Amino acid sequence: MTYRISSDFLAQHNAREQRRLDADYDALAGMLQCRGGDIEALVSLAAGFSVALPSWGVGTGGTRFARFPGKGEPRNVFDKIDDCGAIHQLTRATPGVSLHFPWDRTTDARALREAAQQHGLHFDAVNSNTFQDAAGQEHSYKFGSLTANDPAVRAQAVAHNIDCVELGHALGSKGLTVWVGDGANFPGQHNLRGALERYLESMRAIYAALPADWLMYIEHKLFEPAFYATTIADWGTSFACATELGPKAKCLVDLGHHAPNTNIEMIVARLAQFGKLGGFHFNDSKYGDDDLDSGSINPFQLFLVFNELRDAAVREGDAFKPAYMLDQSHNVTDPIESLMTSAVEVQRAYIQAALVDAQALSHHQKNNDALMAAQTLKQAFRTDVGPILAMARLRNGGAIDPVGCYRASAYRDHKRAERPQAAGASSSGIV
Ligand code: PSV
Ligand code: MN
Ligand code: MN
Repeated sequence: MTYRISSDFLAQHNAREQRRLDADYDALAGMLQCRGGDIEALVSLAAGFSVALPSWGVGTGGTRFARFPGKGEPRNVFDKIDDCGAIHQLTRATPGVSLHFPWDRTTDARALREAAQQHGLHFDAVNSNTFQDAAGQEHSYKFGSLTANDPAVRAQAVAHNIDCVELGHALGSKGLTVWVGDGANFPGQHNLRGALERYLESMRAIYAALPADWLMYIEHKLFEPAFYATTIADWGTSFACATELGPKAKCLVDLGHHAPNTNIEMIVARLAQFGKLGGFHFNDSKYGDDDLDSGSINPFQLFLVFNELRDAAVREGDAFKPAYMLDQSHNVTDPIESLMTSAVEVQRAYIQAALVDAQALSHHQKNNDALMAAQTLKQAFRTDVGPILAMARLRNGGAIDPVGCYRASAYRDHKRAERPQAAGASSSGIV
């Protein structure tokens, strides 16, 4: 039996935090009441929020220069599930886990499903990997995968994606996320149109293999590993491909996959307007695909994204259900702490956006009162909704202070003893 934070320990930790939370909560309740708000409704909203965890995020990431592994990191997919379970236990906001194949491949899907169930977890969208060569694979992806010139390479990449769908199906997933790094490093290296034609041909074959209730998420990314022309570089290309493929294909917005200063909230509004917003990979960045913790650099942008989602939810109704997931790389922090903090930051933006006085905003917009429109957003953004999030966690059986509780439990020290690192092993499972 591997170590788990006990419910007694969690309850004791919460008991020590309760008085402070109650005081903060009462103060905020009073403040919101003066504005005509209802704190209990916001707590219910927060309690119903969830964002999926990337299985690869619980190991220490790395850059192309180095990776500095931490002690007690997960060694395989079962360890990753344990760590995701601990994150969900304390935050109560992360019941979904997104697997990545072949990194998370197991021959025992039933055991994996059971392991997840024991933690109250389910499997979110699965991710394929054709941006590196797996051990023993016949053809290399050095010159592309779904877009490769060589039909045998494309067939192998298509087969891998279909394999991911089958693995995911056995685990109860309902979606496939396809991110390909295919592209060119030199002008002239690719026939730009030809590469996209080959991509579409490959994606049609994968699309045909999707179960009826599945979605396919197309993830665009500006650059890297291709540095001159990435095949699926932007939301326009993603939108065109999703439209070509059909209703099960949607666009996935990874916040880090845009040029600095791109107006991502406007991309969100556009995709929602045309019914193609599939979901998100949340993270934050300063320069490029930095994969920093959500809300750590630009929390206002995250809020503005959720403000568009709030607007879209009102317009589209219950049918509007974009998938929320974190996609981060943790290099200098304990990944569990980063993922807990990030889940809370995304939830925070969701609740801040719910605080926006939509009527006032619309009024100011109609009157061309730019200053008051901006102030209406700022008032919601500036409100510290922390006590709402903490109360939602507490009522859902989680921790008032997830990081404090996690540290006090010495979870990582226990894992250090349980998980002796094999020489040369990597957290992601990359061979
Ligand atoms: C590479 O940029 C990347 O970070 C993409 O965001 C994918 O979603 C992720 O790797 C996992 O394949
Ligand atoms: Mn991503
Ligand atoms: Mn990325």
